[in-house]
This record gives sequence, C-alpha cells and structure tokens, in this order.
Amino acid sequence: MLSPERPGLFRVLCLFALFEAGCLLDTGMLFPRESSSREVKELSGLWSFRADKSPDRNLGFDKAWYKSRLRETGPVIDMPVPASYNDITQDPTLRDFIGWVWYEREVVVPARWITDEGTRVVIRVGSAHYYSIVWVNGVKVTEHNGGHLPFEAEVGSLIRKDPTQPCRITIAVNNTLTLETLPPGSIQHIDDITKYPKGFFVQNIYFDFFNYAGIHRPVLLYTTPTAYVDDITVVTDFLDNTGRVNYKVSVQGATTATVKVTLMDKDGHCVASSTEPFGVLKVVDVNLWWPYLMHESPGYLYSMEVRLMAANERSTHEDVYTLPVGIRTVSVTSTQFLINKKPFYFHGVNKHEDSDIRGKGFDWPLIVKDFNLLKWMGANSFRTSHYPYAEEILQMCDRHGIVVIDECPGVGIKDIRSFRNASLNHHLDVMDELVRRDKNHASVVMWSVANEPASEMPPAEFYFKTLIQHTKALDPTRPVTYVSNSHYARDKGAPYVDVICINSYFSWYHDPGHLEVIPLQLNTQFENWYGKYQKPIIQSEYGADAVPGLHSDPPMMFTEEYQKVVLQSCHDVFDQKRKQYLIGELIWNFADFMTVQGITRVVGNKKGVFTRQRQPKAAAFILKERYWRLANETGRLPPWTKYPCSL
Ligand code: BDP
Repeated sequence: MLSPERPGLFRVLCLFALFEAGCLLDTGMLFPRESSSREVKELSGLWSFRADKSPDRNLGFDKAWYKSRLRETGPVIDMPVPASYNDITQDPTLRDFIGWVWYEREVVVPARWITDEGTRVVIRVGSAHYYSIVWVNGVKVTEHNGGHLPFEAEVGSLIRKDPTQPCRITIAVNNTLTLETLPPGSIQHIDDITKYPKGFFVQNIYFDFFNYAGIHRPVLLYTTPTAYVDDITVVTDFLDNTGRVNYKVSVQGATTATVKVTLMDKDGHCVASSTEPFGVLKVVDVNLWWPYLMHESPGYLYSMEVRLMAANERSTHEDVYTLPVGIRTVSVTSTQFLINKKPFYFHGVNKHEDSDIRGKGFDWPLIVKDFNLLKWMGANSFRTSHYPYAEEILQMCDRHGIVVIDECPGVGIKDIRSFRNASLNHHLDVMDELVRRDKNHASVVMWSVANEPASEMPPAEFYFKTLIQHTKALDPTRPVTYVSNSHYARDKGAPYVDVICINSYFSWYHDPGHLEVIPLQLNTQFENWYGKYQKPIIQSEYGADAVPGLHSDPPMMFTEEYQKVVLQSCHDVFDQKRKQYLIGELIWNFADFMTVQGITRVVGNKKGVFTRQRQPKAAAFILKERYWRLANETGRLPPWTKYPCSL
C-alpha cells in the first residue's frame, strides 16, 4: 500500500529548487487545458459502482473485477463522479464503509486519437480518496497513494491495442487510513462477540471532519503530441515598475526542440517574449497581482503562451500550453507579511471541501457560491484546511485575488508511531506533489505542512525540521508554516517555521461558558509566542459552535449569541496585536461541515459562520462588518467599494 521507499532522507537538493522541482518527481503536473494541440474529454457523470463488502474486502482482487465489465461481477449501482459515495444512497453501511470500492466507466475515444500515433493520450484523476488503482481494458496503468492530489498515466498504447473495443476504465479506491497515511488513522478490530457482531471493526481517526471517500475530482482523458511541454515553472519579481517573470519550460518526448514563449496582457497584447526554454521575461509598466480589497483591480493575470516546435523519431510536433501568471512578491519580516513589499493582513476564513450529498465532491455551483460569500463578507484569504483543495479553486483565487495558505493533508499526526521514517517519507512525497501542482499560483503565498500535530513529542523536532527544510528547498520563494495548538514552550517545530500559526478556543474547549477569560488568555497567548520566537503570528483558528436558530441572552454555548461574543472578544485583542506582530485572523470555520458522529457534534461541526447550506448565522454579519472595516484601514480601496456598499 505504501509508496516506494525513498533513497534516504538526506537528498541533495538543487539550488533554485523550485525550477528543479521536477528533479524529485519524474514529471510535471500541469493542469490539463485545451489548446490548438491539446484536447480534453471530461468523464464526469455516472459511473458503475460496487463496494467490496466481503469480510476481508479483497473479493474484487481475488476475482479480478477489473478484467471484465463490473456489472458482470455482481450488482452495481449508479455513482456520480465527481462526488463522495458516502451520502449518495440510503445505505448506512455505504456511508460508513471502509475498504475497497470499485468504479467503472466505458468511454468512446475519438477515432483520430487512435489513428494518430503522434497523439499521446493521458488519463488524469483530479483526486480520489485515499489509495487508488487504475486499469484500462483490464491492464493496470497506475496507482496512487493519497487523496486531494492528482495523478495520471499514459494510456494511448492500450487504447490502440484493440480500437474496436470501447475504452473501459476501472478505478478501485480504498479509504483505509493507517499510521503512515496522511491523514493518519488506524483500524481497530473488536473480537468480543458478547458485545459486538462478528468481524466488527472501526476506523479511528484523529481529525475532525468526515473521512469522505470516492472519486472527488473530475477524471479526464486529455491529449498532447508525443513531444510535449511537460512542465513550466514561473517565479516572479519586480523592481520599480518593471516586472520579471523567471521561467523554465521542461519538454518530454523530443529529440530536438525549440520553444517560443510569449507573455500577453489581459487584452491579449504581447508584453514580452523569448525563444529560450528558460530565462527572464521583463514587463515594463507591470500590472502587479494584488489581493482582493488591496487594489482596485485585484488578481491581474498575464497569459504565458509556450509554443513548442519539436521533433522525435516519429515526426515533428507543435504543442501549445498557456499558463496564467500573476506577477507578485511575498516576503516576511519579524512582524509583517509583505505582498508586493506592502504589509498584508489576512482577514479570512478556514474552509473545508464539504457540502450536502456531494461530501467532498467537486461542485462548480458550490465553489462559485462560496466565492460570492467570501467577497460579500470582505474576506481576502483562506487556508486550505486541512488538505489541498481542487486546482479549479486555486484558479478562482488567482483570478479574484483571494490569498491562499496552501495546506497539505498533514492533519491528526498525534500517534508517536506516525513520526517514524515511513510517515515522514510519505509526507515529503506529498509536499513534492503539492508544490509541483501549485507552485505557479500567484494566490498561494505560503505552504502549511501540517495542522496541530503532536509537536511537543520528542520525534517532532527531527520530523518537522526535515519537512520544513525540505519544503523551503523545494520552493525558496514562499514562507512555510505549520499550524500549532501546543504549548509555546514545548513546540518542537516552531523554531523552523517562518510564520507562527496558532489555533485556540478560549471559553470553548477550555473554560467553557466563561467568555470573560478571552481577553486575558488571548493576550497571554500572543505575548508568549511572540516573546519566544519573534516571528509574525496568524491566529489561524478561533471560534465557537452555534446551532443556527438557537438563541439565548445572556449568551450560552451553542447559541448564535455566544458565537458572536466569542468573535467580538477575540477581535478586541486582535486589534491591539495587529499593531505589533499579528498578521492575520482566520475564523474557524467558513461553513458548518460533517464530522464523525460523537457526543460533541450535533450532525457535524457547527462552528461555521454560514450553515452547511451557506446561509449566514449572526456571526457572519459581525465578520462582514469587521472585514470591510479592516479592508478600509489596511487596503487601498477605491471610494466606490467602501463599506457599506452594494456588491
Ligand atoms: C481545531 C482543529 C479543527 C477542528 C476544530 C474544532 O484544527 O480541525 O475542527 O479544532 O474542534 O483544533 O472545531
């Protein structure tokens, strides 16, 4: 089940490693885009589905379900892709299922993809949770360890073997978590037949969201020529009003190649060009990429067209790929976070990919609604708690100027056995994959390698030192953090991060009901952490559950009033500290979300300021008022956007 062993932890890392991210992974992971040389065929829709409910969950492999049509192996049901499978049926055993599930879809492939040997056909899975194996016409083409990140494989030769057959794609997905997965988990078998049915087992997890599973993001077939642009890396900078785009293009499958790189502004005018595979494009009178509410036209993107003319043994090829590029810089001082050399204050949210019925399934209406809500409330940022979100979401962030702290699925690392080398190696692999996928997004300003690990445990120091140094070497242009809730004096990873991120829930998990402790305890928290580390701090989580429609005055826990007062009391302290070293505040959470069942969760976590259906609770209006006020103070809003405004 685990990825192949790395050749030792201490690998030689290249200088300017972002340009060399490909040296750790074999290939690039460019988002599939159509162009004059590339086609994309989306396989969203209904797939056949079968959960393997055999006692050891291995029947599908024993009987080789991938060899024939899934419906010939036994009963199948319709399953939408993308979606989590858990909430699609009325079957509680499928909602809580652990083990292998099987998906299958037959695709008619355009004839020219088959006849043209110069066409490369690739299957790409945007993400599937957790471990996946893919077969095409019964032949295994790839497997992938981990949810939330894409994987792909070339399938052209298999499709060409028998062009009369439709192309049958089978994907088996297993959501079992182990001490070495990210996030970690463990399976507990309970054999006491006086209390539990025969074969009873549970999946223990150490994180607070439902372990939704299935094919969560679109599955695509796409084409490129056999000589093609495999990867592009851009790093941007500016001096006065001249922007600089440092770039590198990687090519695969060519014996000889020339490239033409053209940078175009929003109106399609060429502003710089080059015929080198790497170099610097200079942009005079640059339009910088600015965050939402920091500038009157945030999210300015150039288009970088890479045109490859290449030849290989077979023929000559032209490949065209266009990458959106935002020109901006990011840096950190001991008290500030700077974007384009100007102080940036994060006033934003933590989110989840989570909604009714779809679970963690990719859904455009939900994504656009969430962006409208973010802009309505004046949020300028979010953290991808607690795993990488869909690439399409980051593209929206680039376009709208929403700043992102990009977090990997390192959540719930609580068991000391999850600090061993097998876990660390996998965590390093995941960071490689994450940086490879997201390195070119202007919106991504910081990497977060974990959320609330047991960072006080002795092995945490080596683990996080290695992980953070590795991430910084992969991408020297962005700061790195992890999100802590452990005691400032015992936190083993804090010396290595660039920004301190702290989660705290005063008057909730500690001193429940005692709102009066918040000012004192929050102040003490900030002073302690800043006093020890002298690094800028983000309050990366704070909040309280509120069951929508539940009221009490004086406020009591779980009412909308209590949630409001928790927020307001925290804001008073934030206002003092943001004059010093506090560089941001991210509410927990944007919206209510599903969790496992438990005595502290009333059908999920209710700390959202919006309900799971995206309706505002009273707290949403408190944040809206505050965020627009902060934007007016810290940003450079044109007069027409001043709050109150009609968006
Ligand atoms: C924080 C976790 C987050 C939880 C939150 C809570 O980082 O994942 O959902 O607590 O309990 O500590 O609501």
